[in-house]
Amino acid sequence: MNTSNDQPSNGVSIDNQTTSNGVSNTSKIVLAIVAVVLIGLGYVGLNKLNQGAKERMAKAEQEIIKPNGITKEFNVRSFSWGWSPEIIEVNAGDTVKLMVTVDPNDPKGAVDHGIGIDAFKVMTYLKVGVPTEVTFVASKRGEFKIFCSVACGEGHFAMNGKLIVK
Ligand SMILES: [Cu+2]
Repeated sequence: MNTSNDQPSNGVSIDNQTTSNGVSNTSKIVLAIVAVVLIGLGYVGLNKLNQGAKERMAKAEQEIIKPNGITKEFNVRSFSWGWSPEIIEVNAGDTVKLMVTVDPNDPKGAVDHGIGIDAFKVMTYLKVGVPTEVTFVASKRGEFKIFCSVACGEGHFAMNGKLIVK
């Protein structure tokens, strides 16, 4: 529409005046509103992205790690009241193979124990002198308690070892 020759009855045209660069005031207002809306949407979008990143980080912490094809074997001696070695360290994704034996010559008394590692659903009964294999995939990173799952005497609750998955 040609605004320059299109005067309203009162002879004043404010809303639709064309400026020297050919942009009307109405267009400027519309552009300003669009800009404000876009900035608003951008802000909301960034917030959503940020929230998504936080959620992904939280997920990564409890991420289930797939087997890496490497098996780490340990001979573990179980005794009243502890484990040797007391700390077992593996990498995330390792298949962990523990050959656990209750020491038949335990000076504090050779009694049956059990090995428990909750995070990896390990709960295996250990008979005195019988090598018992416990195998699992270290699919979570962190430090996990190795405990005795069989009431075995006064030191039972202190019978703790540690599994470190890096
Ligand atoms: Cu025990």
